[in-house]
This record gives sequence, structure tokens and C-alpha cells, in this order.
Amino acid sequence: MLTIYGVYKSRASRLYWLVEELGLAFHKEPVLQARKVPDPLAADAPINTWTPSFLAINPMGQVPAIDDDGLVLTESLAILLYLAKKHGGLLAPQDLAEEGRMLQWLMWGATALEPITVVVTQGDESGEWKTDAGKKRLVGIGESLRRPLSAFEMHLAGGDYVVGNRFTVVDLALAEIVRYVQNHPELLEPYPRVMAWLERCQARPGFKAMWAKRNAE
Ligand SMILES: N[C@@H](CCC(=O)N[C@@H](CS)C(=O)NCC(=O)O)C(=O)O
Repeated sequence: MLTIYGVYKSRASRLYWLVEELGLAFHKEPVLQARKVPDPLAADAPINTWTPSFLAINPMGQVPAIDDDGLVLTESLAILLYLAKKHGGLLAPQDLAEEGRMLQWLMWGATALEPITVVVTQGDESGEWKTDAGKKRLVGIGESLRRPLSAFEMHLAGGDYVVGNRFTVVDLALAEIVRYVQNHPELLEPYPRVMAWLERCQARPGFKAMWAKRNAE
């Protein structure tokens, strides 16, 4: 049995999208981020990223994590590639060259893009972007996005999807990372291909099913 640790409103959303795409049965362990729990170590606190039983699964104290018939994995992007490869089909790499390209883009997502886009969601949550200082900082974030998103825009001139001219697990992963800035259209407007690609990815029934469950959480 596949157990997914993490709530929909976390990076676990990318795994919940993938299981919709693959039609996989799974058990959800709704581990909350500790910052969302008033007293995360209280005896009656809901299971969260500081709960000792969860720290035994991921000593980093972060979601998502999975337990797949005893194989415990952390790091959402690694889990996505693992599950896609395990269950096969066109979401997964079809040969070593495709796997190399997928790894390249997943690493790019984790290192060049997500550290910037995640800051935007944090500011959304804290209300920082409504302040004058926050508005200025957001402009700076737009400038930091120029290099990775221009490169991505250029890549998408070669096709509708990132690897292999079809929707794959890499599109799913990157779409979730780009989604973090979607509340701020001015950050994406300079990149029309990226915007159209994101729309294509989010038009999929798998995304819509995940999103409906996320909104209901
Ligand atoms: N690189 C990790 C990052 C995981 C991560 O930062 N998860 C956040 C939720 S989106 C978390 O668990 N935060 C809780 C905390 O830091 O206490 C991954 O992609 O899985």
C-alpha cells in the first residue's frame, strides 16, 4: 500500500496530482506543517511535521514523504519520478536520454526556480505583498525570476511540453512550482509560452481533481 504523508495544502499536492493521473490507490496521512498548529508538540495536537512519529519517517520534519510497501522516501521531486517510473506509462521516461532530460529539469526546478517561487507563496500567506516594502520586494523577485523563466520560455519554443512532446511527470512538477506565483500575473506575463503551458497542465482532469480536493481540505 502507498501511504502519502502531507496535506493537500503543501508540496504533497504534487503527489496527490500524480496519483490522480495514474489512478493509484493510496492512504493519506494528513500531516500538517508545524507552523499551522498552535502547539505542535501538545499531546492532543494533530499529527504535524514536529510529531515524533512523523520525524521518524522524515527527520527533516517536512512533507511530503511516502511509505510504499515499506520503502520510505522523502523529497517530493524524487518521489514523483520514482512513482512515475514504478507505474510506467507515458508520464515516465521511456529511455535513458529522456530520464537524463527529466532529471535535468527536475533539478533545475528544485535549484533555479522553487527557491524563488516559494517565497511568493510565503508572502501571500503573511500578507507581505500588501505592504509598500513588500511590493518593492516582489518587484525584485520578478527580476530574480527573469533568468530561469526566460530560459524556460525559450525551451518551450521547441514544444508544448518539457520533455518528449507529451505531458510527463516533469511538467506536473514544474507546473506546481510555477503555480506559486500564479496569484501575481505580472510575474508571468513576460513569459507567454510559460503561461500557456501552465494553462495546458492545469486543464488536465488530474490537476482539477487534485485542486478540488485541495480547496475542500
Ligand atoms: N525539498 C522538499 C521541501 C519540503 C518542504 O519544505 N515542505 C514544507 C511544506 S510545503 C514543510 O513540510 N514545511 C514544514 C516545516 O518546515 O516545518 C521537498 O520538495 O519535498
